[in-house]
Amino acid sequence: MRYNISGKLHPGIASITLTNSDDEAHMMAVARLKKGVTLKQVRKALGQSEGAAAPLLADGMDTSYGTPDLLGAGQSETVTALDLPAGTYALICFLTDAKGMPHWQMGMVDLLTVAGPVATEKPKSDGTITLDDKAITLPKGFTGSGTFLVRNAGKAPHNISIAKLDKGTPLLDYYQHVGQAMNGSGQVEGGGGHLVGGIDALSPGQSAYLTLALTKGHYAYLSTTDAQGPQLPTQHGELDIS
Ligand SMILES: [Cu+2]
Repeated sequence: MRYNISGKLHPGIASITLTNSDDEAHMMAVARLKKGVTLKQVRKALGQSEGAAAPLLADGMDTSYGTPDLLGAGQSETVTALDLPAGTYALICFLTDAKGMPHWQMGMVDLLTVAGPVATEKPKSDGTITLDDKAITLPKGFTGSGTFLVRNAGKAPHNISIAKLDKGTPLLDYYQHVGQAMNGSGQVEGGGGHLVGGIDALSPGQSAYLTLALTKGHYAYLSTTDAQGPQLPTQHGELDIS
């Protein structure tokens, strides 16, 4: 129920590895703060209402930085933002425990400083994953291993979230399980699958790199940003990694 932060993040091209060493799913919402805003102020605002945090933020509420998505227990993911601004960021987990208490209230809220010279070295790309207003398109010959440029070519925000499905779990069932947990009624873990990584919402035209090392199995990918109600968004697909 806390973020253990190691390493130093420079502005510009910034690789973030999120490792979930817990036995339940966690997320890391990222919001850049106005100069001088303290962790205490962030905690207080979160306890008031969602809107109470808005005056503390340096950018808009919906600003995307290209950071790691919601992650299942025991998983690790690396996402490389392409244009991370310098500053101090709040990291917040909005998931809830079995009793409905938000993880941030249990300690999962912290500050992260991004400072120093601008980093400009791009990772070597093994292909492009395209998100748009209708679909998610994987590169030809996708093996599930490598570093991929994920580009939002659509007119609305989109993301990619990848799950490994247990044998016999229909994607729709797993999707509905996670959706219910996100709405505060139940836990993300379980439901016949595991969230293995992805990128949080990207704005139209925005890109970030996603590093994957998918092991053998059946996978589904979808844009949770486009998830509305009980039906799958059109931006989804399934594949086997052998
Ligand atoms: Cu959490």
